[in-house]
Amino acid sequence: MSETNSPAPEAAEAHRYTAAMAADIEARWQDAWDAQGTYEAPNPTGDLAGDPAVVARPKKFIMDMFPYPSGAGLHVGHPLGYIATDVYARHQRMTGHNVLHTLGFDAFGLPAEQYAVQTGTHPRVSTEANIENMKKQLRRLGLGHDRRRSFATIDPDYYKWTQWIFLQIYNSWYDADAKKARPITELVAEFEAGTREVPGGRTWSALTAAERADVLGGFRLAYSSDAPVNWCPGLGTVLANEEVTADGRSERGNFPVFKARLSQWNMRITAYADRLLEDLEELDWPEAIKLQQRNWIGRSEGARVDFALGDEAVTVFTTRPDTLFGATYMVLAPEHPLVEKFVPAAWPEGTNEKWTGGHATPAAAVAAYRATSAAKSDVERQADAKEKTGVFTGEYAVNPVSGEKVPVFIADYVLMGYGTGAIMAVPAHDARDFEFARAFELPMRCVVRPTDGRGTDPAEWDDAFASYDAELVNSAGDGITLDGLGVVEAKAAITDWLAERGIGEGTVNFRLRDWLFSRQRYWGEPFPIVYDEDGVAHALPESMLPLELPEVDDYSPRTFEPDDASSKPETPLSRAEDWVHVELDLGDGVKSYRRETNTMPNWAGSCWYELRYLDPHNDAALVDPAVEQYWMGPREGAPHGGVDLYVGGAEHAVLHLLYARFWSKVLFDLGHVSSAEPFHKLFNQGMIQAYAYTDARGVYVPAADVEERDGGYFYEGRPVRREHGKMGKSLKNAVTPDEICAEYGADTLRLYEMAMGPLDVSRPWDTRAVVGQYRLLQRLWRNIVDEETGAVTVVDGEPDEATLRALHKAIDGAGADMAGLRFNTAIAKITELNNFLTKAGKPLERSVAERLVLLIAPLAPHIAEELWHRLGHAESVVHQDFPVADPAYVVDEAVTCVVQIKGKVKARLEVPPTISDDDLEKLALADDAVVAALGGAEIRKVIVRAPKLVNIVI
Ligand code: ANZ
Repeated sequence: MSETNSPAPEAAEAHRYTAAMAADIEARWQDAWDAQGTYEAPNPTGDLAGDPAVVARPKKFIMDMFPYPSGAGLHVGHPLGYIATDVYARHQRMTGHNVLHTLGFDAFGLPAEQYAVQTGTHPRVSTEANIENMKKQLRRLGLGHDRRRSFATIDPDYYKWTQWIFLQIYNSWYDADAKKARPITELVAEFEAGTREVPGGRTWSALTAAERADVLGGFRLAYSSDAPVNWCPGLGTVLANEEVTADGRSERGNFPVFKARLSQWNMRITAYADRLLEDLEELDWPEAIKLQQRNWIGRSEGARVDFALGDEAVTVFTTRPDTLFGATYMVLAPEHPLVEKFVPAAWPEGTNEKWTGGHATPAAAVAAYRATSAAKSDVERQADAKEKTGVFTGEYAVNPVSGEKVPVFIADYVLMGYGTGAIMAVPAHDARDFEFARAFELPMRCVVRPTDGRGTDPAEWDDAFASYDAELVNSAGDGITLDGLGVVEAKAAITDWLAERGIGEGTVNFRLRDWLFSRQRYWGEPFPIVYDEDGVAHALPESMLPLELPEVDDYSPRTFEPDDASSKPETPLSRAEDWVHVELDLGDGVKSYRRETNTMPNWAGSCWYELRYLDPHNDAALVDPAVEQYWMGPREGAPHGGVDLYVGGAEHAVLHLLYARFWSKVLFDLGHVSSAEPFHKLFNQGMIQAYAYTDARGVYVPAADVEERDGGYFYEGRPVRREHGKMGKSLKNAVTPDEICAEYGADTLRLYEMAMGPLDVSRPWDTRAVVGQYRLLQRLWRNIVDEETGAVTVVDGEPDEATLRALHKAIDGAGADMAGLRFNTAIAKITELNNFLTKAGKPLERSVAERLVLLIAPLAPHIAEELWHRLGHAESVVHQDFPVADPAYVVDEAVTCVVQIKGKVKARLEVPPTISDDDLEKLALADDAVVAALGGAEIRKVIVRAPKLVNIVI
C-alpha cells in the first residue's frame, strides 16, 4: 500500500476530507445508528411491532446469501453483494418503503469441525470467534442491517426450528391426487378406515407396529433407507459422488471407496419435481439459473415398456418408444435385482465369445462384472468418451412389437438410479448403444430414415442417426405400422398400442433424485429421532426441542483399515454413550431408546433462514403467520410470494436454491406459511477477481509488493508474470476491506466496489484505482465545507437554469439506476453532477447541496449523514425522501420544429423534445405566422412528426 496517499491528520488538515476524517465520521455515525436503531424494521405484530404508519408503507424484504464464518475473515470480494443490497435497501427506504435487511451466519460445516479435530478447540468456540470477527468487518462497511434480527444457524434457538421443520417433513406424506403434502396422521386414518388400500394388500389392523412403521416409511417425506452410498472406511465416512475420484478412491486421502448399503436419511424432494418445475415460471430469476434448475430436475417424457423374459417382465424406460422396432438388445444396470433371478447355468449354444468376457458361465461373468462396476462412481460410469463394457447374462427377452428374441446384457452405462435401471437398446439411433453394439457385434436396425443421405443400412454408418425430425421405416408388425409417421406421431401411436395390450404406458421420468440428508459428522444439527428396542424410529415431541449436541472429546468419525469393506460407519455422536442411550416417555410410559447419531447436512440451516429473519425471537412458532404474510406473502407480480430481492453468487444455482424451494413448499402445504416460494427475485452478482503474479519458478509472489514499470511487473527487482484469477490466500493477492477502510474509509470502498462495473459482471480489483472514488468524496466535501475553517459554504437563493438541469438529470438518472441495481452508472451520473458543480467554482445554493447529499446517501451513507447534519438537520439522512426530478429540467432543451404548408417552410417553433403529436399540432395551428400563411384556407390534413415536423395540407 506504499504508493497510495494516506495523509496524516495534521492540524492544517483538520477540515479536509482525509482518511482520518473518514474514520472519525464513520465510527461516529455507526455508533449513532446503532444507538438509535436507525435500521430497525418494524413488524406488523409481535415484539418487533412498530409505528403503524411505517408498517403501512409498501414493504421490501431484501436479502443476501448469508456467509459461512470462515477463519480467514473477509477479503474485498466478499462484501460486493452486501454493499449492493445495502445501497438498494437505502434507496428503497428513501423512496417510501418499509425495508427489512439483515444478515445472519451459516455456521455449521466442515472447516470448524476439521479445525476442532486438529486443535481440540470446540467448533462452537472457533465458529463464534469467527462470527465476531466477521461482524466487526461488516460493521466497518456501514451496512444498514437490522441487528436485532441476526442469528447463526448454530444457535440452539434457531436449530430448534430446523429440527421442528424436519419433524413436519417426517410427519407428512405427498398426496399425488391433491398435489400437496398432508399430515401422515391423515394417511393412517385412511388406512384404518379402509378408504385407501394398504400397500401389500393387508388391513391396517393386521399389521404389527414395525410393519406399520415400514409402510409409513414408504410415504413419509423424510425417510430412512439403505440405498447404496459411497462408503470410505479409510476416512470413516460416506462421501458424495463429487468427492470420489474416477478410479473409485476418495479425493481426500486417496482411500478405496465402496458402494455399500447403509441406512441413511433422505428427503422425498422428487415428490415435488413437477411443482418445482412449474413454479419456476413465475419467479424473477436469471434465465441461466432457471435453466440449470430445469436440467437438474430433468423432466423426460417417454414410456415404460415391458419386455417378456421367461415368466418375468423387464420394464424399460425410453424417451423414444417410436424406435421400438429397432430395439435389438437390452441392457440392465449391473445392480438390477432381476439379474440374479434369470442367469442360466451355461452359455446358450453358439454364444459370441466377445459377449462372455472370457468367463466359463454366465454366473461367473455377471459376478465379476458386478464387482468391478461397484467400485466406480456414477459420473465415471456415464462418461461418454469411455469405452463401453458389459457382459451377456445368457438370457434373451422378447421385443413386444417385433416378436424378436433380443439378448440381455448388463453394462455399467445403464444406471440403477435412473428410470427403471433397464433399457431397450436401439443402436441405430442412440450414440451409446451404437458404440456398444459395434464393440459387441450386436445387430442394428434402422427405423428412422436418415435425412442426411447416409442410407438405411447401419452397417455402413459411422455413428447413430439421432434426429427427431424424420419419418419412421422398417416398423410394421402385429396390428401396427409406424412407417411413414413422424417421430411425434409414432410415439403417440406406439404408446397407445402398448397401453391397449397392458404392456406399456406413457410416463414422465425425472433426473432429480431424493436428497441424501444424513452425514457422519459432529458439527451439524442432531436429528430429533430415537429408535426403540425393535429399531423402529420415533419422532421426539416438540417439547423436547431443541435437541442439543452432546459434548464429545473426539470430533472425528472412526476410521477403519482402508480396504475393510465390511466395516460400518461409526459417527462421532455414537461415542457419546450417555447421550445416545436415553430413557424417555413418548406417551406410552418410560422406555429405553437409542438416539439417531448422524447429523443433518450443512444445507439444512439455509433452507428456511429467510423466515426466521422475520420473527427471530419467537419461541412459540417458527414465524408469526401475520408477520410472514406481511413480508413474504403472495402479491401482485409475485403469485407465490417470496423475498423481494435475493442477491448471491451463481454457484448456488441448484443445491441451496432447490432445497430451500422444496422446504418452502412443504411448509406452505402444511399451512405454516403463505408463501410457496422463498425468493421471488434473484440476482447473481459477479466475482471480484484479482491479478496474481508468479515468478520464474511459477510460484505466487505477494501481489501487494509487485511494482509496475516500463510496461512490465517486478517483485524484488525480478520480473514476474501477471495473471488473472480469484482473490485469496493461496494466490497471495487477497486485499481485505479493513486495509482499504484504513487507507480511505468505508465510503470510498463502497463507491469503488459499486463503480467497478455492472453488478452481475466479474471485474478485476485494482487497489490503485480506489483513489478515484476517494477524490470524488473529497470534491463533494469541498463543495459544501470550507477546508480552511470547516464552515458550511452554502448560500440561499435560486440556482441558475444550467445548474437545475444538471441536478435534475442526475436525480432522474441515478434514482432509476439505483432502483434497477445499476450502481455503476448511478455513480457516473452523480460524479458528472459533482464535477459540474466543482467547475462552476462558486458556493452551492442550499437546495442544490441538500439534494446532492441525498442523492449520494445510499452509496456513501457516512459522509452523507455528516454533511446532512452540518447542513443543519437534526434527523438522520437515512429516512429522508430521495429527491424527485422535475421533468421540465430533465428533458434536453428545446428542439426546433418546422411547420410546412404545401411543402414550404412557414414557421419554426421551439418545442420540448417530449411534446406529443396532439400538443404540437395545436401549437403549430395557433402560431401567428402559420395563421397568417393559411389565410383562412380549409385544412384537409395535418401530418405531425413530433417533435420536428408539422406538415399542413390545404
Ligand atoms: C431407447 C432409445 C432410443 C433411447 C433412442 C434414446 C434414443 P433422458 O432423455 O436423459 O431421460 N436410459 C433410460 N434409462 C437409463 C438408465 N437407467 N441409464 C442409462 N440410460 C438410460 O434419457 C432417456 C434415455 O436414456 C432412454 O431412451 C434410454 O435410451 C436411456 F434412439 O431408449 B432411450
